[in-house]
Formats: sequence, structure tokens, C-alpha cells
Amino acid sequence: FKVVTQNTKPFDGQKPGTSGLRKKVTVFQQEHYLHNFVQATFNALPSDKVKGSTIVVSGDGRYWSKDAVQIIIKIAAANGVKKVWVGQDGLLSTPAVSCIIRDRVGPDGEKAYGAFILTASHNPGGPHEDFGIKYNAENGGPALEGLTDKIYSNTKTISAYLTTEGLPDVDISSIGTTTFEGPDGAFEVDVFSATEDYVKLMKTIFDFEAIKELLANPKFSFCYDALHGVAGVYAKQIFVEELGAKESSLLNCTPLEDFGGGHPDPNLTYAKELVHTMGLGKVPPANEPPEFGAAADGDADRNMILGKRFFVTPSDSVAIIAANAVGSIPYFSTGLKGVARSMPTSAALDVVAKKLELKFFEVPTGWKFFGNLMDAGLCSVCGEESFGTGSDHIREKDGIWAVLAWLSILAYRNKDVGDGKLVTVEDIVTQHWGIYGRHYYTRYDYENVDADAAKKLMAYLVELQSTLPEVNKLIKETRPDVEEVVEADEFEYKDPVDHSVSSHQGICFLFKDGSRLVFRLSGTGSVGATIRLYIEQYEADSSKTGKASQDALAPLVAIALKLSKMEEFTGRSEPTVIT
Ligand code: VG1
Ligand code: CO
Repeated sequence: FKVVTQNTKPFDGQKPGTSGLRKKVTVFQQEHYLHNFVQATFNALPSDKVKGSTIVVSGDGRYWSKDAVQIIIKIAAANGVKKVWVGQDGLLSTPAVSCIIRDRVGPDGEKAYGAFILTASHNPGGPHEDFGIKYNAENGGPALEGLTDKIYSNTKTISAYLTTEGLPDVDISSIGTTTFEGPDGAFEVDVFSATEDYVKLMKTIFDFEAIKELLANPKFSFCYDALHGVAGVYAKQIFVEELGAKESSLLNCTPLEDFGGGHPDPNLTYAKELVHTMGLGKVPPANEPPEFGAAADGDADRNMILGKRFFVTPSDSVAIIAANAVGSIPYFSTGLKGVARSMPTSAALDVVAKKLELKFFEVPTGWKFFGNLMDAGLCSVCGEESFGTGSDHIREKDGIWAVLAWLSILAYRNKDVGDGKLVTVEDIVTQHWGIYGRHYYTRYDYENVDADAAKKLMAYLVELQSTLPEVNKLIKETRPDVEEVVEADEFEYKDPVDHSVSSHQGICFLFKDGSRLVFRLSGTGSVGATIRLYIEQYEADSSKTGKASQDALAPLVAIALKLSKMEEFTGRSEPTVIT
């Protein structure tokens, strides 16, 4: 094949958000649109590193992924990449990509330099829904802000990209290597099993025998919903083939380009089938719910953990994993290096860190901020309230890992149960609250709000947080029963490792009793703006940890809506989604 230069013009708005560039499929389908972004990425990387490198290209299998893989292969070849690694059918979960960058060694001893992950994660897919792309770096983690800023600035000035002439589309449906002759010699596309490297890694972390025993215990029952995302591929291999779960315990585990028309977001609103099966729906299920249920998002980095008729909030989940890791999970047998959470995630993890005397970090929203801490050996377990949990085994959150972590904890707690009663998910969580107290938690999302209105609301809050007396006056007028705000700020993060600063990361109001309200704008939407409101209240008294969270949080919700003038700015009297 030959390398050719194609002239192009910049597109507006190719700024990577919290986790890559996400737009409607129709936007990506414009001529040169994806090409520009990929070339802008190559231009942002050192050219001596790109030349002769190996790059991974794959994703969650959403609509238009297969076209995108072929486009990127050609641009990569033209930019001097020597090998492109592709998961079979173009499928690789986000955590599997991270694992492959870090662990996979090719037949010539090569390692991947980076990856283009084709996913819009939990956003719906299909011809009229979302597509997305993000670049992950050599440590296996999402590109840091320095790099994404450079990519964005390149997209604003790009005038040409490199592609090939005479390089045919590559068959990505079957495993094997295809070699082409280019101007710099051989160029290879290597298609391999989507699961092999990832499964191998999981086996080094967890005690598969112990989990197998738990799954075989007649008192235990299990259910997993991949919401038709890429997690299904891994669920079949790990839960069924390796761990002996019944095939029938898998729901929606065949990846579909449009996720079956659903919203591949594992929460109580969108994982309807699982929620019903677990006895948490409006209508009781026909059969007794399983003891354990879990779901993943489109690219399998998120997880929702459920017990029988019981929901585990993600903020609790990471705290409980951290508190139980040593002992239950062989990977952590020598202890945790430290723990971290994103700013809006509840302080349940803080309490564990304090009690166990672990290093603790609070970072902005988005997984990229955990990577530096992990690379520096400062953090072992971390999580976000948005159903993201993970560890330093890779540099992405990891949905299947979180399920295996919970199964490990359950297996460990039930090791000697004999004829006794099974220790359930609910038991583990309520025991945790008994020891550490409970953080009541909820998140209100106002999706697709007019972008200008959202900006005005945030600007208003930036103003308001600087005048505490005004804030406390409003609180007294609204709910005199609520404690006063003692601190308010606009969150800014200074990375303790590279000292880079990330500003404007959300407005936080801290109340005297430790309760918090956080407001921020989403960086993953594709139309309009999404305002997220995070509400949390700490209850240390173990006799008061059994309330329904919407009841416990009602006074704080009222205050949040009042302080932000939510309805006045957005015209919305209700959020789009409550998690
Ligand atoms: C959301 C979540 C954030 C998460 C990000 C990517 O971002 O809040 O916690 O890291 O999605 O997750 P935002 O900016 O919309 O709030 V994924 O699974 O969509 O890659
Ligand atoms: Co995701």
C-alpha cells in the first residue's frame, strides 16, 4: 500500500470530555470527522514513539465500531504504526484494553504503546445514538489532561491527515495475523481472543477455586446482566466456563450494536430486567430472587452490585471492598497501599481509610486521576459513585473485577458456614454500617438541559459558595432542622505526583455534621448539558442506619434545590434520573 495525504478542515467541538470524545453516530459519520480526531491524536504523540509501534484498536461493539476500526487501521499504518492489535470482532472491554496494554507481549516481543477504545460507555448505541473514542496511554490508563488538551488543540488547526491507498479492509472476525507490505516494510494486523489476557490476569488476582465453591453452594444463587454490552463476552468465559455458573444465570450477555435498544447503564433505572429479577422492581418477580446480582455498562468498566432485594450504593461498595480486601482477595494479601475516591463519591471510603490507617486521596471525577497515584504506588483500591470500582491491577475501572471482588468477600465470609445460614450481601453491608456508620447517598441527574442555563446555574453557585452567611440564611429559611454549612468551595485538584492542577471540578457544600452537597456538569453527554447533584448524609449512630435513603435525604434535597434555584434556571421540577 501507499501513504497518501488527505486534505481536511477542522470540526468544532472535538474536545475529549471526562472519558473521550462522544457524539451522535451521525456526527462521527461525517466525512473526515473520525479521521481528524485520530490524526490529531497521533500528532499529539511523540513521532519517534508512534513510528514502529504497536497500537490496540477495539471497543464495546456499538454501532459503527467496525467501520471505525477499518478507518483507524489505515490511518495508523500511514502514520508509521507497525502493528495494530484488534480483539476478535473488534470487541474488547475497556478494562481488557488496559490489561492488554500493560501485560500482553506479542510474538516479536512487542508491547502496545497505546490504544484507541471505541466506546461511548453507558450511553445508548445505534444509528441515532452515541459513538465515542478515547485514547489510552502506555500505562494502560486514559490519556491525561496534558495530552487531551493537545489533541483538542490539534483538532482546531488540522489541515490534513495521512491514510493509505491499496490497503484493503481487514477481516477482524477470525483470529490470526494479516501482513501487508507498506513503504516502511511489513505492517501487521493481529486479531486475537478478546478474553484470553484478561482472564489470565483475573486468575492471578482472585482465588477462583474459592469462588467456584461459593457458586456451587446450593444456598447461593447468582445472576449477571451485561445489558447487551461487551461484558457478556467476559461473563460467559469467566462466570460460566471458569467458575461453573449456570448459563441461565446470564442475562443479555450477547453483545448487540444497539444494546437491544436499551441504555447500557447499570443502575436501578436502566438495568430493569436484573432489578426485577432481584426483587427490587415495582412488581415482585415470579421466582425467589437470587442471592447475588450484578450488571455492567456497555464497555464493562462499570458495575452495579445487588443482593436479594437489596441495592449496594457504589460509594459503599468501594468502601466495603477496601475494608475486606485483605484476607478475601489474594492480590491484596500484603495489604493496601492506599485508597482513593472521586470528589462526589461519598465519604464511606474515608471512614475505612481512617480506621485502617490507609493513605487516602480525593480526586476529580474521571478515572484518569487515579492512574498517577497507582503508578506511584500510592493507591490499591479506588472508586466512583457512578458505579465505577477498581484497583491497581489495571488503570481503568473494572466491572467484572468488582463482581469477582464481591464474590471473593462472600466466599471468604461463608467459608465455614457449614449447615448454618448463608452470609448475604445485605448482611455484609449492614455489618459494615454497624462498624463504620452509614453514608446515605443519592445522585440527581438533570439531562439534556439547555447548555446556557446549566452554565448560568453553575456560575450562580460559584458566586453563592463564596458567601457562607447567605448560604446559611437560605438554609434556615428552607429547613431549620438542617445543620449549617461550614465550608464551601469550587473543587480544585493538585496531583500529588506530577503537580498538575485541575480546576473547576464542581461546587461542594460541607455541612457541620459531615453531610455534603456537590454540583457539577457532566463531561460525557453528547447533547445539551447534564447537571449532576450529589447528596450525602453521614449517620454514625448504628441504630439509625436502617432508613430508606430518599427519606433520610429529603431535607438535604430540598436545600440543594433551593440553593441552586434548580427549577428557576433549568425549568425542571424533577431530575431525569435518580441513582
Ligand atoms: C461520568 C461519571 C464519572 C465517570 C465517567 C466515565 O462522567 O460521572 O464518574 O468516570 O462518566 O465513565 P460525567 O463527566 O458524565 O459525570 V464511563 O463508564 O461512561 O467511561
Ligand atoms: Co463505561
